[in-house]
Amino acid sequence: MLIVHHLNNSRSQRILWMLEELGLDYEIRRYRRNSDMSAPTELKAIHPLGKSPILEDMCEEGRQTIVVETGALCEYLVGRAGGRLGPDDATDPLLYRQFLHYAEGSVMPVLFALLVASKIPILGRTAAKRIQPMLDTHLDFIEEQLALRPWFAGDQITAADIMMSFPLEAARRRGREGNSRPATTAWLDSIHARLAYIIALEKGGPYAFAA
Ligand SMILES: N[C@@H](CCC(=O)N[C@@H](CS)C(=O)NCC(=O)O)C(=O)O
Repeated sequence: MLIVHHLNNSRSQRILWMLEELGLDYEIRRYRRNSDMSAPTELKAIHPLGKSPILEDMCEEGRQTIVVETGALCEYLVGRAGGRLGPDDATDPLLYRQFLHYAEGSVMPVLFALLVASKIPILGRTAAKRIQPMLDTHLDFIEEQLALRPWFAGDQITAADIMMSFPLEAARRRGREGNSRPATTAWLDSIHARLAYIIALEKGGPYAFAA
């Protein structure tokens, strides 16, 4: 039995989407962010980092596995689903691995730095001016990549696309993306039209990034 410890408006929406794409049974335990956007302390009872997503896998033998880090969760689920949404004949394994890690390893830290800068009066604006070009470099690279093929790793959707959804949705929400990067916009529109994505959105509750 799979249990997703899910925080509203967060990265864990990706895991719900992935589970729907894979058609695996799962249960959602919901947590609401505090007013300062931090996670409630109850999450720390599940894992000391207290961040979402957390996946709990209760095996039939009663053994419990806890997985944290969205990318690791994706890889765990690919394994659990016999390789589905992992690299296959229609995709490049190296691109798959690269984008699976790139989302949290490179793009999210820049978006997070911009978020922090936006909370700091005056000096934050100066910091944001230095950080924004870093985000633009990533978004331009992503646009070039998506102009070459329909999905991040090739001709089929993979877990790498699921990983890339949150940073690209968050970047679009910042309002900087506009329509200036058409391949990225088309990719976002195509993931949002997927039935599994729509079902995951209904199940996950408040998520401000899908617009
Ligand atoms: N790199 C980690 C980041 C986990 C993370 O920061 N999750 C956020 C949700 S978007 C969170 O729990 N924030 C609340 C907090 O830090 O208190 C992952 O991808 O799982």
